[in-house]
Amino acid sequence: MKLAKVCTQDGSIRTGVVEDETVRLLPLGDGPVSSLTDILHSEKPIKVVEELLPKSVTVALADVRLLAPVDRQEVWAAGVTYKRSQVARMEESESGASHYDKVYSADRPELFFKGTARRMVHPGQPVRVRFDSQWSVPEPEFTLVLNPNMDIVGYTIGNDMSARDIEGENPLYLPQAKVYRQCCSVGPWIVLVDGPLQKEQVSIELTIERDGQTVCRGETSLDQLHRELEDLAGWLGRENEFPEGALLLTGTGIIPDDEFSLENGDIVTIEISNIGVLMNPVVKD
Ligand code: DO4
Ligand code: MG
Repeated sequence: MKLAKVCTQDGSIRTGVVEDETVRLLPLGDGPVSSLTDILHSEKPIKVVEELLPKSVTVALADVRLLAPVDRQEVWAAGVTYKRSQVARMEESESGASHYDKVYSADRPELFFKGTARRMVHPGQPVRVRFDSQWSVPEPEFTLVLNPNMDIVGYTIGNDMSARDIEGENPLYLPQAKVYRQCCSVGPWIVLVDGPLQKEQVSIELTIERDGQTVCRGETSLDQLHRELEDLAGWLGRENEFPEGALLLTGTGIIPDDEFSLENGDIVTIEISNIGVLMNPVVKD
């Protein structure tokens, strides 16, 4: 079941269920379930939605604007969780290579804050390359939707935009390489958890187009992730509180060749099987 946050033609923000080319707008009122977050934080999100569906109103997907599926959740990310990422970071950072090597196999993962919900870029809206970066890439990441107990209640797609030159210059610059305006997009919706996940069946694909040509393509599978999803969620919740819930990007297994850097006007498309497609153009001033 795909749960989306949308802006309708009359400008109202609604929560709906995406089915093929339609969205069934849910009648969320003043009761105990009045928002996307209330659904996500209920004991049985799918059952709650099923009870609301008979009173939903169906509109065409083409007639709404998809929004990042977050209300007040914080968005965090895990790093160096795939072999590909470990190797790339060690190559880019002379001074930090051993840190990346160690964190890949350490019990404690690398976790970093990416932004609050209001900083998230909506599907179809531009993500940014910092003007002071000459080497920036998108990072296509399978993303967990967590309730305040750190239970995984859904999945979505995240793009962890990263300035590799700033990160590589000094590991202490990581927050500047990772957190700046328009540095992260999530969406296009949340797929609610409905039984165990077959990681080997989850493919992640990245395509970057420039002037109508594909300039970068890569793919991986979630079973290449070096850590358990529940384990990552557990580390995020350790000695921390998320009363509004959280999103956790689980790291990238696809990194463009070292010669590649995003340019103004590029189109980044991330497709994850069973979730959907997150597309964003790129801006660089
Ligand atoms: O430590 C650098 C960041 C790693 C990251 O974002 C990733 O592996 O996805
Ligand atoms: Mg990343």
